[in-house]
Amino acid sequence: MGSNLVYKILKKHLVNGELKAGESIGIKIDQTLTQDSTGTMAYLQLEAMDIDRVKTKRSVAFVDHNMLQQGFENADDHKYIETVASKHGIYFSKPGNGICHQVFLERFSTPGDTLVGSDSHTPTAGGVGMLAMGAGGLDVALAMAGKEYYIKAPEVVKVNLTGKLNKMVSSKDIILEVLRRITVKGGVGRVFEYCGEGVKELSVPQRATITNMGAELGATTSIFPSDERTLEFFKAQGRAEDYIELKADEDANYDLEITIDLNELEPLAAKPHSPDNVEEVNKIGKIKVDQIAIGSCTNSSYEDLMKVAKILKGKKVHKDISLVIAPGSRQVMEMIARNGALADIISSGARILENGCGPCIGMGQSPKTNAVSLRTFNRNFYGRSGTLSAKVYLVSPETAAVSAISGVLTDPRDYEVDFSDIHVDKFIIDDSMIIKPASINEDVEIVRGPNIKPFPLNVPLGKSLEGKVVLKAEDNITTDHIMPSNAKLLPYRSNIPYLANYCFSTIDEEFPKRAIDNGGGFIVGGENYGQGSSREHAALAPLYLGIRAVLVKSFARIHKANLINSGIVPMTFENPKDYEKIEPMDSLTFDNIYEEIDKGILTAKNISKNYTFKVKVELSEKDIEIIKAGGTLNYNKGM
Ligand code: MIC
Ligand code: SF4
Repeated sequence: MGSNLVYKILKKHLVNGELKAGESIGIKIDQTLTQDSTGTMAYLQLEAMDIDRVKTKRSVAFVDHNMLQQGFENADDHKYIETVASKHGIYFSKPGNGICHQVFLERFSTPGDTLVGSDSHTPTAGGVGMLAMGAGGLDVALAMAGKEYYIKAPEVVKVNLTGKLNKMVSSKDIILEVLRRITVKGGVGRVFEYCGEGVKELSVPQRATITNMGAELGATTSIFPSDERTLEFFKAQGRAEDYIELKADEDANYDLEITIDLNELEPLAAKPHSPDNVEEVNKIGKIKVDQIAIGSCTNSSYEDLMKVAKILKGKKVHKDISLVIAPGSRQVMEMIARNGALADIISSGARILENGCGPCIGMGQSPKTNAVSLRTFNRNFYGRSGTLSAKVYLVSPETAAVSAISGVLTDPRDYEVDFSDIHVDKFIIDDSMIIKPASINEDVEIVRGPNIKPFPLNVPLGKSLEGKVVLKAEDNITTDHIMPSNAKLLPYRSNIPYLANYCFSTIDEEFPKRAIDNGGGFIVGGENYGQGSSREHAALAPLYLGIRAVLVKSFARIHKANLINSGIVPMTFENPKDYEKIEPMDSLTFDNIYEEIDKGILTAKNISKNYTFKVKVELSEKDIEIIKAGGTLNYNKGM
């Protein structure tokens, strides 16, 4: 039986372990990326590893998240990243050059290579056939230091695309359909490989919308073959030499197969507050809209913005709507500026933002109280927009643009717009905002602002663990719940003591104080705990507050890895019904954890309610060593 594309790439990069779904494997990483809000921490960790130059083929540091410079903090962090990158042989993409995933796709993506990035949407580069995965900053730092990256060898899901998209239906609708079927937790431990005749219909930016938002499935990554459409993209980017053809064998094996008939697909929207809460735009109906935001790493390509410009041309944004648009990169912005599309957008009444994440991460443009906000983004988690009462719907650029004119959620098929002349053979190429690293002999001074505080370190695991359940949470807790991000908090991503005061603040403001008053303790949660962002701050802030273990029904992949790196024990209920029995502030003990952890099953005692129950600790041998040492940094020191 032949091989699928995912296992072909894995096989080429395998350093450790057996290539069998579910087994822990270590793979060689060719390239890395960081962005600023997770990057400062990653580079502090890289510095702690004491290596002179990165060992990867190429590493790139982007600044795209913390772009509001209301105080010195963000600007200081930008300078730190620029200098630490230069010293260690890392390219630096300046603020204003664009969103990491969009710029990486345009200028660095390479079919067949492996990539880890300190951002959960790193799989965007899967749009050109790269095996690209999101990770915590520490794992990215380790990859830069030349260490292999550990994942569970995935199950591979074949997503068979048949037919052809109807007019005004887009690749955003494809991934929303996948989310509707698979859900935000259905992708854990899996990679989604796109195949079938429908693939040929999709350009690289359209494919990248799908691989980008595959992150919302909880998937390890998503990937497309590298074919003539990929070559067309690389030629237009002046990088034809980076192209290689890549595809699955004819008789490739898959663990699961789903088929999406593109002919049948309708414009879709993800309703509040989850990317898998998907319904047809038509069925949701013409609800009144207050704000529309177009951009983010999901939908901010040249093609996306040209479609938006064509829809808006000669029209005016509805009087009750605030339309904001953030192009994904300087390349996109310059192209639409030069061909006049930007003028059409401006003339319609849209507000233009700089090239960056912007409203997607709550960096401004929080909607008004109780607002309905349509966004072309990838996440509509509760509170993420910065307005707790807002209702965010995720839609395609086409749906967003037509709704901006009508003032209500509108099926874009109601409008007839011709997109046939959008294609370009050549993008504008200007890499002057990508700064090459210093040469080995140059002396670079690393500039550190006062905002950068040391990261917390755990202590080795003792014989037993005891403490109180200082928080009991529901299913699908996101890292935006655990460690919220917004314009006020993002400047403190290198200051865990400060950030920790806001841990879980969207759902329980008393949590930090309660954790400290009780000397730390345990967090209990439901299914898919820690979905969303790769931010390791969602592990480091609880660590700082004394949390020693998190006990849930199931974990999201990257967050579980971040907990392990922090030395916090990730536990799951053997019997999910035991979740119901535990109440907040119950006292739990794990009497023999140091020995039992090797067997993967622990005996827990609920002292307050006087019963015992079993919990599972699903860890590789290496993970167990890491937990025993009190986290990855302590583990590495001991080696
Ligand atoms: C996000 O989209 O949630 C972020 C902000 O890009 C995060 C990274 C972060 O928290 O800094 C992600 O997706 O990993
Ligand atoms: Fe930036 Fe939003 Fe993409 Fe995260 S999801 S990288 S915040 S644009």
